[in-house]
Amino acid sequence: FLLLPCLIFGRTTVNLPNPSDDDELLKFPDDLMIGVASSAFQTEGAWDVDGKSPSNWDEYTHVNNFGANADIACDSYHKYKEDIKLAANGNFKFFRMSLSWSRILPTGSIGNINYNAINHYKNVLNEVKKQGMIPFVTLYHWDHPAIFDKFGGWNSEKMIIAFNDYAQVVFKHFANIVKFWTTINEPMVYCYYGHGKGFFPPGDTFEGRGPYICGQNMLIAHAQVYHLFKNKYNNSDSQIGIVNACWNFYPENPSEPESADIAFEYNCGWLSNPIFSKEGDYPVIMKQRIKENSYLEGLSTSRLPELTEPMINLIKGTSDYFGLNYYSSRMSDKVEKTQSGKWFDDSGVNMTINNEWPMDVATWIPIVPEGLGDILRIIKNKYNNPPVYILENGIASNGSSYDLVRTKYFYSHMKEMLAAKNRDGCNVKAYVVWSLLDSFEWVAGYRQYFGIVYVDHNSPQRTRTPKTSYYWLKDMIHQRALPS
Ligand code: LGS
Repeated sequence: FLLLPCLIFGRTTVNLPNPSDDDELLKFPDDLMIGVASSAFQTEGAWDVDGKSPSNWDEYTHVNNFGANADIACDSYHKYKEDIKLAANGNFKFFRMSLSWSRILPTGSIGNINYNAINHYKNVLNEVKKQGMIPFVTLYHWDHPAIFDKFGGWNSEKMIIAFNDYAQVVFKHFANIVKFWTTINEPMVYCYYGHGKGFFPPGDTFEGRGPYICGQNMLIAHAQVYHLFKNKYNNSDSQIGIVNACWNFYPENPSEPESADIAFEYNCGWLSNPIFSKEGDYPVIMKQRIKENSYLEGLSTSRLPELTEPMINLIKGTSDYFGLNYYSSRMSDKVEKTQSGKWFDDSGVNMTINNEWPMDVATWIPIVPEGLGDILRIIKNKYNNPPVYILENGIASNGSSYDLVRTKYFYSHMKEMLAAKNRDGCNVKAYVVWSLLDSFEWVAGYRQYFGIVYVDHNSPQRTRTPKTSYYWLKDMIHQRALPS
């Protein structure tokens, strides 16, 4: 009976290849694209330039965040040509970026389009293409006009309408230039931190409900925008999807492998299952446990809102690819069921760190490359082998240009990704490095640098210097194979 969950959740042991097959496994197949990513708020700066209004993050960082803000950030608003050239010279094929909602619709209203922003992004996107790369555009990487937070941000259904309006404007102006779209970046992370833990704006600490409501609103907003795109702006070769952050979990207690499966459902499955599973609903285990906990707390309905039949029909199947951001893994351990009404506590599983895993010193993220291979195999088995775009993978350092730890991180993760694709048949189509530049790292400000290009945030010019990892990746992409 212990084998059964392994078969269901894809933890089967795979035969290792003959040594002679090794080199084949290390090759980048023709259908695999390697890209590099950034996001608007983390890099652009120019926070009040050319008609942009303050975003939720501008307002938040002007009063919180230990004095760090993104008023200038990497100044990419002005230096975008240099950035795009750096990416192109690094041999990257994809350029993942996001658009600033508060630049495009400063009042949030569709009646007030800021054409400075439209022209700016036209220039940026055309430059990406001119430099021989494919733009991959995220509509929402966590920043929106600050005004929306006055009525609850993503905890309000009004946000769904606002997101539709914004998407409409973006598609109208850019759908002829951009073929690859992502609606929302990591809804789980934003909802948990913004509406549960209170670390992100709007700073809600509404842990047992807030993330769930936010998550549901984001799912509906995403799905509506998916349909809007398919109905009005689709080209035969365009693709649109969502990107979820997923960790891989390893059971602390090998005799309780289900702890890892439950943790997967709360972390990755929560906002993936409604889109990618056949039933198109939240994972069964989440529905059951949150309902049980809610009743124990004396509530008459579940804290997890229901996905009604029409909602399920709207949401199911609305992603042309599985967008995956992978950084790290956790151990999972069953705990006595809690009634604390907190998000992950509803799972009855504790996430812990394995002391044997090496740590990245800047963020304390454990480095677990095999977790990438394992999560790819789980996605393959659970969701019927969808095309997977790994849209973020990376690690933080303290800013030195000689970044051997990062270089090794990319090597080990790409190796796992290639084995999952070349050996195990996972349908991986893209691997995108996070991030091009040392940027504004949300609540960590400028204390964590994820870039393959060092940015001197003390120099007025924000001078860029490619790191060791940049040159290593450039060479790898050129060779289209990893060294053995
Ligand atoms: O810069 C962000 C990167 C950095 O690390 C990016 O904007 C996000 O899309 C993404 O979430 N990013 C990211 N995530 C990994 C952080 C792992 C932290 C683990 C904390 C465990 C409690």
